[in-house]
Parts: sequence; C-alpha cells; structure tokens
Amino acid sequence: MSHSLPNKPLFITLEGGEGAGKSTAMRYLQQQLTRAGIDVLTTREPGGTVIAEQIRQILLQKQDEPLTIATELLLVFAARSQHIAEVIRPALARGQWVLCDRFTDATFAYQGGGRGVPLSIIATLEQLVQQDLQPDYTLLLDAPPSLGMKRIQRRAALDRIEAEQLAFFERVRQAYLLRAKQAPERFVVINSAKPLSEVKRQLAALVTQLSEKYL
Ligand code: T5A
Repeated sequence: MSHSLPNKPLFITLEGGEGAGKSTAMRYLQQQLTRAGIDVLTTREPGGTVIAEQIRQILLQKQDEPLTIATELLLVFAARSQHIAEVIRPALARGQWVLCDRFTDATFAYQGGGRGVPLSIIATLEQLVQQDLQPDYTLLLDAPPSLGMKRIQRRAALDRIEAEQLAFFERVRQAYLLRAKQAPERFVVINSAKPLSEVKRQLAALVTQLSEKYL
C-alpha cells in the first residue's frame, strides 16, 4: 500500500457499477473512521457543490435532446473541477479525510469503457482538471452488473445512465477491473456480490489497517 505520509489526510474514493453498494459502503466507512477518531468529509460525484449538483441533474435526467458523448464527458469534468476547487482541496488542506462516492476512475470506466472515448483524451482532461490531485486509495465494489441492477430495481425510476443496456455495464465493469489491475497499490477490490456482513467485515479490516498506518 501507499505513498502517503503518516498524519497526512487521505483522499479515498469509492467506485463500482450501478447498485454495487458504494453508498452503503461509504456510510459504513464514515462511521468506522469517525469511531477511530478521524475527521471525515463525505461527498459524491458528479456533484458535491451547488454548480456541480446542477450539472449532475443535466447528466442524469432523461430529456428529449440526447447528450452527445463529448458533452457528457466535458460535463463530468466541469463538475469535477468545481468539486475539487470548492470541496476536496479545501477539506484536505484543513486536515480532513475525504471519502468520495465516485471520481475519475468512473470517467475511465463509463465514458472510456462504456462509451468508447479514447483513454488518452480522458487522461488529458484529468491532467487539466486535477493537476497533482489523485486518490490515495480507491475501493472498487465489484459485482456482476445483473446483480447490481436487481438491487436498484426497487427504485421508482432509473436515471439516464442506469437505463443503458447490460452490455454497457459489462464494459464498465471490465474497465474498472483493468484499472484496478494497473494500479494495485491504490486499489482495494471488494467482492460486493457477497452478503453485506462480509463486505462490512472487509471494510472494518481496512479501517484498522489505515488507522495503524496513518494515525
Ligand atoms: N458517472 C459518474 C459517469 O458516467 N462518469 C463519471 O465520471 C461519474 C463520476 C452517478 C452516475 O453517473 C455516472 C455513473 C452513474 O451512472 P451514482 O448515484 O453515483 O450515479 O451511482 P449509482 O451507481 O447509480 O449509485 P447507486 O446508489 O445506484 O449505487 P450504489 O451506491 O453502488 O449502491 P447502494 O449502496 O445504494 O446499494 C444498492 C442497494 O443494494 C443493497 C443496498 O442496501 C441498497 O438497497 N446492497 C446490498 N445488498 C446485499 N448485499 C450487499 N453486499 C449489498 N450492498 C448494497
């Protein structure tokens, strides 16, 4: 594991397909980290600021006018730029740990793997928007897309991206797994097809490891 120094606040992102369990894992992690005495800020993408949440609406609402792939990509990064400037960097500068539900790995997975945007274009925008900012750790909640979709089926309506075909989400999953393989020092892959009790057990073990290393 990692590159970060003791006492440096960590920037941790949670990733995974639709209904993979990110939000559930994030709530649990926040609880555990707070219990360990760590000051944690939780946030999400796309979103996290007033303007970024407005951009989220455009990205997720179903509208008659289709979004082009380039518009989708640029909006995701526009929201991220606001989020980094207004929320993520200030929190880290104050010494808070940041837990973020999705970040740029989602762009590589959804716009790259899912939509077929060349990864070099995404990397260029990443550089422009993030400069030196990268997550210290990324938890990838991995489950077959069919299972994730089944878990969120109870919701009233699917958003614009959730309404994609299963093949799209299979490509997203493979893109995530490839990124995890390429950066094993940053990624922690959790099999979220397992029962919640098992996922929580793994998260609790991770919190213990991080507390020992960074506190
Ligand atoms: N997007 C985002 C891009 O295309 N590019 C980008 O760069 C970014 C940042 C955002 C959308 O935007 C796209 C991706 C997304 O389509 P979102 O709200 O972040 O949307 O993402 P969703 O995947 O839609 O979030 P969900 O809330 O649907 O899924 P979660 O958070 O993964 O799932 P969660 O925790 O709500 O769990 C779903 C259900 O499963 C249960 C939970 O209790 C809940 O009912 N559950 C389990 N049940 C059994 N066993 C387990 N282990 C379970 N874990 C959770």
